[in-house]
Amino acid sequence: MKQVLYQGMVGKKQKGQKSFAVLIDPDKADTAMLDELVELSLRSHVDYLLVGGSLVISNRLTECILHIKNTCDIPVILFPGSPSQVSPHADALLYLSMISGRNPELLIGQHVVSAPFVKQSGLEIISTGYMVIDGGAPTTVSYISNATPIPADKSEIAMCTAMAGEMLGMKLIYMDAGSGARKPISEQMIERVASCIEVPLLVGGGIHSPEKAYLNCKAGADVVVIGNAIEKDSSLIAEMSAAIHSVAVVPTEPL
Ligand code: 1GP
Repeated sequence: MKQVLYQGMVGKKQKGQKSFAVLIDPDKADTAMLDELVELSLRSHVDYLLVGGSLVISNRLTECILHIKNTCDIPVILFPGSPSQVSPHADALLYLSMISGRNPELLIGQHVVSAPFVKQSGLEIISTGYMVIDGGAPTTVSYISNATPIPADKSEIAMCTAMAGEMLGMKLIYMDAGSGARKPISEQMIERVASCIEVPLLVGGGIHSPEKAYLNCKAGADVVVIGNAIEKDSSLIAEMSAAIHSVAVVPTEPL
């Protein structure tokens, strides 16, 4: 199974480079908005475009991905909220198992049902330990998942969950406070989780300022994911990108 994009992520981590992923919700991004996001992302050297969400209600996913692929060469990664959000036109798919919760459907059930067509899609599949952290108020992901998020002040639970995910073979750990979270994940929790895993760490949910994006990278996030703040003000892409890419850390040993 191809792992080109994933190897690129690991390579960046080894060199101490941080990455910026812009999250695009296909329900909200019309063609004009996509064109604007793509142009700003190209200009600001955005590393990845994530497409998807916990609840996608339109059938614009494939149209949205094709439009992006026709207009830029930034890798497009599916971030699916359900098995219906799989499109062979993307470059890769985060194969999410919600390891922070105890809902068997999101741990393995939906994967079993969708495995044949996910495999047939030819997409690069990146198994991802998905950890929802309490963001101060219910978010779409916390409601839809029917699973309890990890409390924001329980870094030990987050650490043990991430370690378990890595030892189960997951290639990425994604800590998410949920889209539009009132409180983003604390640097302290990011630092503690980053210190006990070797695979790349994605962090998202409720990040609204370049300062917070910078601090998350300093704390150990390898990829910062931002959606809501950019939907509200797309000019933030340039500042977020500059903040994230300005962080230089000591390179890690090869995995
Ligand atoms: C949500 O982590 C992503 O799953 C991004 O969150 O939309 O709040 O930036 P925001």
